[in-house]
Amino acid sequence: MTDLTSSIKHLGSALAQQTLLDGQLTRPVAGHRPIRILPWLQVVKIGGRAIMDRGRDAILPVVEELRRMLPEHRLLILTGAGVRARHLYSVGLDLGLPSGSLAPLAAREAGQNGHILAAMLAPEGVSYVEHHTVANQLAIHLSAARAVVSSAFPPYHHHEFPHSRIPMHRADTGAFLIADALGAAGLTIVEDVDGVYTADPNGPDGAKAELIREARFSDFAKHEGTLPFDRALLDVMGTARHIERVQIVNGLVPGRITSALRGEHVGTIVHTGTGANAA
Ligand code: GWN
Ligand code: ATP
Repeated sequence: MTDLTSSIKHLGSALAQQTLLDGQLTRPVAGHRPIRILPWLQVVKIGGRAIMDRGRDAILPVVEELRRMLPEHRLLILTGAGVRARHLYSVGLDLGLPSGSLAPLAAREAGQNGHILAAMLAPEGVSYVEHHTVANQLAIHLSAARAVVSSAFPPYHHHEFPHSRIPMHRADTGAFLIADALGAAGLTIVEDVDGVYTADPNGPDGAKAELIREARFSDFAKHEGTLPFDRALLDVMGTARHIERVQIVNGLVPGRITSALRGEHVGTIVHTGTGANAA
């Protein structure tokens, strides 16, 4: 009788009786590759400064291209924050605000850009959805519509790391984190340049800059100059589980986003560390 009672109350659990700090002990349970939650999803990050800040001349052709792609793909469209966030950083930094205070303020600008883009795609059944919805109800929304729009920023808020004065996990990093967490089919980052160059093509050495068509994330981590995406993107690429490559394309050239989503090489392809993170 006593034995029966204790066996009913005993919950067999592989991790209950050991520390979570020892990888050797957790590996039998935690060492498997996670499942892909939305394996058919294509994530597209639209640059805040590169596309949205340019207004109708840049936005309307991108809207038209996204609209035409809806029969072909199911999309999570994520927007960056653009120039308003840069102004906000300068005011906030001048006041001494910590990076964890700046992060949610900048994220709101990314959300605003998302609301604008979603309004333009509304006739196609596309809506802006909240971060909470992306986290919990994306599948049902993408059963009702071919695409949704949200903010590309991760919702770190005051939990942002204090390593740098400007929040380090911005729109490119947020887009990658959610794409990899969902096990999406791909991530395309839409910029206003043809891809990653040896130097900023719009900078002082722009005339000499050459397009890098393909590289590993670790090659760019060694790159000392500027890049067209957050540096923290390279960190999260290094620990990726699902997304094997990301393509950076020029959204000002009609057709490039469409080609990238069809798997064609039309920008810079960055290979992530998935191979090394097999388990
Ligand atoms: O407000 O445009 O989501 O999708 O990082 O948090 O600062 O919030 O603090 O679901 O949770 O401004 O209100 O705002 O952009 O982030 O959202 O309209 O709690 O749908 O309420 O993680 O949109 O917003 O800014 O993304 O990036 O209400 Mo906005 Mo953003 Mo809406 Mo969202 Mo933040 Mo929510 Mo959130 Mo806050
Ligand atoms: P957000 O979405 O955060 O608002 P964004 O992605 O729209 O930002 P930027 O952060 O300005 O836009 O990045 C794009 C810019 O990066 C390009 O217009 C280019 O001038 C610049 N850039 C800097 N270094 C490079 C590089 N090595 N190769 C290509 N572009 C570069």
